[in-house]
Amino acid sequence: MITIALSKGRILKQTLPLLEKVGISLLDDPFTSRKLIFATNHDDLQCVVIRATDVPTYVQFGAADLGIVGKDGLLEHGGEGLAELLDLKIAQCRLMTAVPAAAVGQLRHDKRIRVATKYVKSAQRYYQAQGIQAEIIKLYGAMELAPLVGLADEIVDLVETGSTLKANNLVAQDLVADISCRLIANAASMRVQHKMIAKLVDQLAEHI
Ligand code: PRT
Ligand code: MG
Repeated sequence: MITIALSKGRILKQTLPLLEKVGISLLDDPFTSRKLIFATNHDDLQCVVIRATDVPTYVQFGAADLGIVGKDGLLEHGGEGLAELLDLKIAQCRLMTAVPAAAVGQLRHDKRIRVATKYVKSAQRYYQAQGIQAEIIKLYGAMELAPLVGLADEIVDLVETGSTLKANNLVAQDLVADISCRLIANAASMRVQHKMIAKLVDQLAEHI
């Protein structure tokens, strides 16, 4: 039995059609079912549907052989014990810094700034590389609010169309990372289940 960990939410919406294209369908609808484990039309393949942030952890410890998760989640996890097999090119967006419109063009190198983000590791790496002294404040959502109420000078968040930033009078500044969904595998599963995983990778690659 092979287990694939799928990220719920917006990634799942784009994952299911991709799986269908390679002949894999879940027997229950994960958007309406309360199940966590889903049988598929293949006897030797099941899916677990979990939070995106948990997918790398399930795969790292072998609770799932494969996973589908955003690069943002992978960067935060660190990738230990995982192999990144394929860029699925779905749920594409960019991890960016953003500041209030009034702060555009202000120098940040001469002071210590406060940055609100869910992406602590990626942000730390970014500001360090830029030589900017940043105090990172971890938030779990609505990062856009932080600069508006004086919690932070800027944010690091995902940007797709830019309309969320715009609605909050924020302006995207620098690119931290290009983000898209990746197929990941447990390192041991790669050896034990090599044949089946290689076949799935080939099939998915054809439909990207
Ligand atoms: O609970 P948690 O927030 O951790 O995750 P979730 O269950 O809400 O996941 P969900 O469904 O939001 O999906 C998250 C994953 O989708 C991310 O890990 C990315 O890999 C991917 N993704 C792609 C995005 C976006 N695009 C995206 N635009 N995740 C979030 N957004 C948000 C962003 O945070 C911001 O609030 O959309 C807003 C920006 O969109 P625009 O179009 O206004 O720029
Ligand atoms: Mg979300």
